[in-house]
Parts: sequence; structure tokens; C-alpha cells
Amino acid sequence: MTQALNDIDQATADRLIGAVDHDIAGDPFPVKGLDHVLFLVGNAKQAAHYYSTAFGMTCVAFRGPEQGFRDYAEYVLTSGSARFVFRGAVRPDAADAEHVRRHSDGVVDIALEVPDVDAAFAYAIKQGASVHTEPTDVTDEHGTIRHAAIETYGDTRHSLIDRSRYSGPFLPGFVARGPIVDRGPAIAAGLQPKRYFQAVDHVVGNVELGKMDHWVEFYKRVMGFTNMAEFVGDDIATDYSALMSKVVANGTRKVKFPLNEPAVARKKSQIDEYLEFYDGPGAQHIAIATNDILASVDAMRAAGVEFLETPDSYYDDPELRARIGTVRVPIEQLKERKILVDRDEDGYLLQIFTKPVQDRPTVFFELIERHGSLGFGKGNFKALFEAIEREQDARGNL
Ligand code: TYF
Ligand code: FE
Repeated sequence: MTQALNDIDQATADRLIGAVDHDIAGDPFPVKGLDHVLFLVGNAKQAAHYYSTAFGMTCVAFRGPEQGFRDYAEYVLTSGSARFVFRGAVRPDAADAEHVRRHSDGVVDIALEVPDVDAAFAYAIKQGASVHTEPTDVTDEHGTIRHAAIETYGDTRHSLIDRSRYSGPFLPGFVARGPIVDRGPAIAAGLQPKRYFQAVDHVVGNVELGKMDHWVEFYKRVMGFTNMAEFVGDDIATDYSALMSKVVANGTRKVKFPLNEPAVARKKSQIDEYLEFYDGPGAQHIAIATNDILASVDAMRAAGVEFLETPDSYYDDPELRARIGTVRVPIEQLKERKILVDRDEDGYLLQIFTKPVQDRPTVFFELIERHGSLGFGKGNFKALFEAIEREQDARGNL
């Protein structure tokens, strides 16, 4: 696992995502952490370039026709412990081509690293999960990966991966590959942070109206996940959010899955908009954990990434100032960058949201810098959802 961490240590990555101690004795579905997120995209070569230049990620592995993988090109990019894989069809008859036609670019697999694939898979199936791939060994000269996969919401799945007997650059069949862009000079000149993020903090799923509790129960029953405190209930939903949300997490809190469903409110829900344009349930946003959100936002903005706007009134509100107290930088520096701030009983967090990263209003990213808080920015929901609604209005979705 160390080599996969791209020279960041596990303890640092774990701290940034708010991991807690957890005894796996008695855990029916122990999870080591998020292994990778697989995106199916129209043009993996260009996606790999975008996530290199705009998200500061490093290409570490590849497989494609050159490796005898006839139908696809796949690029593996990392940033600290976070690993994204971009898969694009090379041939028109590739098996997954329909996925891209229907959903456009999106997340197809939220893969989990587990210590025992067979035990986890058997438990999940016994508890009612649907089989995507039966447990199998996949082997090359670097060793063996044990792999299985179960279905989750929409066309999304969870691969279960044991990489304890494997030392290659990603999975069998992949070859090591160097960075797509050389950020070395910009880093040396202090123009770019070494990494824009160190880990994946949470992955959010959008599901159909009335299905949120079904999927919350799914993760509890199938993976032994538990509810985290933070949720958006009817009260908030009808006032301004147009969505309901609950969060499930594994025992260590390293894997956190908020689940959203649309709520009937003043306007068309942002979740309905997603479901329409994605043509079904799917992953809505990926929150990436950073240890310096100011530097990351500056670098990403400079590279052309668009973030949601936050009005100045948010920062000038005396109630917010009183509630937030002192954070590691003057509020003015957050205001300049439109970074949101929230505090709860455990600490505070800084967060900001990108606009959708493809032409369809579907998948977006969140940057999050946690300082003790294990929350998701509940105090920001109003400002955030109003910003999303302004974007919806601009798209003509009233
Ligand atoms: O993950 C979360 O819960 C926060 C808030 O459509 C959020 O990032 C929730 C729903 C949504 C956008 C952000
Ligand atoms: Fe989030």
C-alpha cells in the first residue's frame, strides 16, 4: 500500500479524512479504505490531462491496446492516497460504450480495499446485495489481486479488492507510466502546491425520490455501515435545500457515503436535475481532502477550474463570525476565495465546491480541509444550496 500512497504516509491521509480508531473484531465487513474511483469517460486521454493540469494529479499507470487490452485505454492518476482511474473506449463496439452514451462521463466503480474479499463478498450477498463479479484471482508478474464486485445504486458498483499479495503499479495488466505534465518546475518555483489533495474524504450518491432510506438500509445491512449524525431532514428540505440527505460510514469513518434524494421545494430539485441529465442514480460529488485549501483553490482556479460563488454577505454576517470564531486564517482570505467555513462540537472545516466538471450538470467536486470536525458543512447548506440554485437558474432549470 505504501507505494500506492504516492509518498504520503497513511497516518497523514487518515487524519485529513477524520479517521477514528475502530476494532474490526465483530465487524462483519471490515474495510481498509477507498481503493480507487473508476470513471467511464468519452476521452480518457483528455480526462487524464485535465486531472493532471487542473487537479494536480500524477499519472502512475496505464493499460490499453498496447498491453493487449483491446477495447479500452485506462489511465491511473494519484494524489496522495487518492486514486482515480479514467477509462475510455478505444473501439465503437466496446462493452461499456453504452454507459457513456447514456450518462456521459461519470463514476462507474467506487472500489474498496478489504482484507478478505471472499468473506466480504459472501456477507454482502447473504445480506441481499446483487453480484457484479464473483471473487477471482487476477495475476501478473507483480503478484495476485483478489477481486469481486457488488452492485449499488444505478449503474454504479463497488469492487472489493485485496492487494496485499500485489506489488505492481495498480492492477494486473497495467504498466507503470510517468506523469503527463511535468509540474516539477512550477512546484520548485512555489507556483503550485506539490499536491492539491491528499485523500478522498467522501463520495455522494444521488438516488431517486423515496429511495434514500432504502440505500441507507442497504449500506447498513450489506456492509455493516452505520449512520453518521449529519443529515438533511424534512425541515431543511422544504425551506431551501430541495433534497434530503443521510450519511453512512464504515467503522473507521474512512469511507463515508452521503446519500441524497430529491425533495419537493420551491424549484426543481438539484437532485432531479442530476437524475434527469445522468439518466438515473449515480455518484454526485467526490470530496477530496486537502491540508491547504487556500493554495489548492488558487492553483485550481489558475488552471481554469470553476467554483461556486458565495456572496460577500455570507462572510459579513455577524452570526457566522460569532459561530466560527477563530480559524487558521483571517476570514478575509476565505472571502477572497469563496471558501465556506463551518464549526461543530468537534472542530471546524473549510470547504468549497466546483461547478460540474462536464457539460451535463452532473458530477462535481468538493475540496475539504478538516480541523477536528467530522461533519459535512451543515451550517453551509443554505448558502451552498442557494449557490447551486443560481447555477440551475442560469441553465434555465426553474
Ligand atoms: O456531502 C455533503 O453532504 C455536503 C453537502 O447536493 C452537500 O458536501 C450535500 C448535497 C449536495 C451538495 C452538497
Ligand atoms: Fe460533500
